[in-house]
Amino acid sequence: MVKLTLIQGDITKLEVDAIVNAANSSLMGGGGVDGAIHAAAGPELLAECLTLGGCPTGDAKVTKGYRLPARYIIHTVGPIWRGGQNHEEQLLKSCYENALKRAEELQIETIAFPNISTGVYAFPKQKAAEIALTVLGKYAQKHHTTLKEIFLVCFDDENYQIYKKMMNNP
Ligand code: AR6
Repeated sequence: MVKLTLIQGDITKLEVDAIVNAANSSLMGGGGVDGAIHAAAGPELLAECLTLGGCPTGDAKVTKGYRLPARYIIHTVGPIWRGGQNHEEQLLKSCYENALKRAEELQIETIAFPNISTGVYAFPKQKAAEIALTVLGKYAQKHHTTLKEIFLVCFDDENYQIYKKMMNNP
């Protein structure tokens, strides 16, 4: 069993094997959690990102963590919310699934996820939390994985309250 742990705070500070970045398809950095990760990891991160050729929405690509305590960064690109009729839910689900695939390939034990798409990309927070917890909850019951613990990292209070409620009353 994989343990699911909710925390509130800054994902760049976590001592885990990998943190997930909510990037954009250029992988060239931006604001929000992406900006915080690039600032904390240092300029070598952008240099590696530039070699990756971008990343399609819903997919996930790996870099090193550079100056972060985390060894790897799994960059995924969440969907921009455009009303819900443009495959937004499926694409967000794919972000979590593909990030987990990358984690399996890396054979790591601990990973931390931010609340992908719920900032600048304006995905409704409640719906995004339901998708995240469904994918991660199902995954946590799988036995064939090296992962031992998945951290759900909420930065803003609103997300933290949503996750707290959902994880206490599944
Ligand atoms: N640690 C953890 N979570 C954070 C942090 C942090 N340091 N900072 C913000 N969050 P956003 P998106 C939370 O906007 O909606 C960027 O410019 C924040 O509270 O970072 O997927 C990219 O380059 C929110 O819940 O990502 C893209 O262009 C969550 O992270 C675009 O934004 C996601 O908010 C992606 O938009």
